[in-house]
Amino acid sequence: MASRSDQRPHTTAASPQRSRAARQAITPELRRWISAQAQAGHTAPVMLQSLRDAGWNEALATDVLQITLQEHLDAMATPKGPPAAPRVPEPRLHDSPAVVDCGDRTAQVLLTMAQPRIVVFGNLLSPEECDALIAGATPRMARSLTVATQTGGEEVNDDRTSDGMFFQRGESPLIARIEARIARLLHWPVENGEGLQVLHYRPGAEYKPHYDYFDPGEPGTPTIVRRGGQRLGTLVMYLNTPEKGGATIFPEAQIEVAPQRGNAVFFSYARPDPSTRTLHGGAPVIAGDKWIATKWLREREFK
Ligand code: PD2
Ligand code: ZN
Repeated sequence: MASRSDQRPHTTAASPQRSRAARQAITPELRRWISAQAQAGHTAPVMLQSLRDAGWNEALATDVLQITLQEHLDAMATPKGPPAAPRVPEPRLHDSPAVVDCGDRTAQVLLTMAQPRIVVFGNLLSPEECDALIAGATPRMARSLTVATQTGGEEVNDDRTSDGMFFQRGESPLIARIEARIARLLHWPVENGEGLQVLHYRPGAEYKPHYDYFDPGEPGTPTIVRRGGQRLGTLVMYLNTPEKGGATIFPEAQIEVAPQRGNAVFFSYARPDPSTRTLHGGAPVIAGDKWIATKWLREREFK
């Protein structure tokens, strides 16, 4: 191993200059030697003594060991093999694209937030698709129900003063096309999605803040999650642009997503827990109507 007695001694924590000097001193040969010593079970003080015996000054040797051993530990901790499958639906946005390909359409990326995970998309649905969803849903609308957490059934809930209906998954070419687009956008199988729900809010109607996952503490949850597991993500698509009000609100993140026809807001929650900060609601509509279509994504196939 090369001797390094030309460096001035230091004993304090590494300054940027000292770290730079240490990095310059780390040759591939030295890195291999330190890794081999670590793998053979030699401790840092033993390695430090070997370096001092070889003529290194103590401060430089200490910095070199610190940097190289940390790199060695990081390399050991990096999982080998193919990347693990994502645990929640997630668009591919690692290189901050302006738009994302969803197969038959390109959506704009208008806003992203890491925690809570929220992404707002533009132009996910065409105006014609929005109108066709409203037209298909209108004759089937009834006062919205929410899941009854005590029993696992459904009930009318004063916190949700909208009308709604569910399309069956794949029930028409339009629904199948939109579902395939969502699956491609969020990298989540079509089969893990609930049927698309359409909601209609009139002036004054709202959906008070809530979480979309099923509370593990509620007695009805085991029954609900038997079908497809937990919800992991929500995509709310706006089918029209209300005149005033009706934003999708995230009180903890202090974000309001303005409903604009064809746009959508996505959010995910890896755990059924408030720490996901995905509390959200539909603010009261002040003027005009509000129409949305919601897709909830489950852990497993939703039969
Ligand atoms: O209408 C909305 O913006 C809204 C708000 C909160 C929809 C949902 N939740 C939902 O469909 O879960
Ligand atoms: Zn919701």
